[in-house]
Amino acid sequence: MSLLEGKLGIVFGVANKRSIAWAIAQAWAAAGAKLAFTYQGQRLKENVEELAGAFGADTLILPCDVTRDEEVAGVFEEVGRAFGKLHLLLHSVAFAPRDALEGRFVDTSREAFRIAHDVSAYSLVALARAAAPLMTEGGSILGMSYYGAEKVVPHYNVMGVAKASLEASTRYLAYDLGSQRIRVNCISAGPVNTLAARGISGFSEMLREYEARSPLKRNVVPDELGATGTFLASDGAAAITGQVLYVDCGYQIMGM
Ligand code: 0WE
Repeated sequence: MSLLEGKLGIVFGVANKRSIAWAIAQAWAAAGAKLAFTYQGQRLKENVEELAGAFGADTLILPCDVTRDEEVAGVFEEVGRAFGKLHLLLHSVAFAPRDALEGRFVDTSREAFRIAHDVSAYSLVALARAAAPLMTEGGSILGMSYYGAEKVVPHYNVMGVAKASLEASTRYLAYDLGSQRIRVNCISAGPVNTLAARGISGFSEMLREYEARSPLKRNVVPDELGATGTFLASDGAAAITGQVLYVDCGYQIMGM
């Protein structure tokens, strides 16, 4: 029995084969969902076409800079035309200017703060609002967060504040959309070696820290994010909304 048979979904945030969005998309597709994809910028177009093309030549692949209202509107117009309705949405999008992730949080510029929140948090609100009218049979909206939203992770800086906003937005969206049977949750993932993590100084030490301190004594693997993402999208999670689920090998429970 396929958990997501007949479900129609859209995935934001695939950059390459290592993307968390790609791991969750593959799991959703393996569970029977039909998916559309968006990409950000000409640079990632080919990557996404090559990956998503594996689901068939007719796979809907659309450009979307989530900070542009007209592009967001265009995506959901196209999805409405192609699918007629929608059940699943994955938001796996984040960005803060590089220098904001290097120095001290206290030095975050107004512009870096604005960009981080616009791309990484407000975009969930914009996508949820645009998706809701298509989710006529109910739906599941899923975002990606990180522990730096609730505790200080050195250098995560303004991204931690933006993820806190994403998590709070998840709760307010869950409240607003609950009466339409649309659930909104996020996965707080342990560190994963993706394009977004590449070049972050101290990232390999962070992976070692999770191995040493997490109850499971290892790091999370992308397939496990796919499995949890499939659960949250499925009717097995029909009574779960507004939650942050830790998929971090237990790291978050530790006090010392
Ligand atoms: O959410 C993230 C990373 C998101 C991210 C990554 C970059 C790198 C390139 C957002 N913006 C940018 N901007 C860039 O220019 N993670 C959970 C991964 C991550 O990033 C960190 C981490 C971890 C973990 C940054 C500092 C410290 C820890």
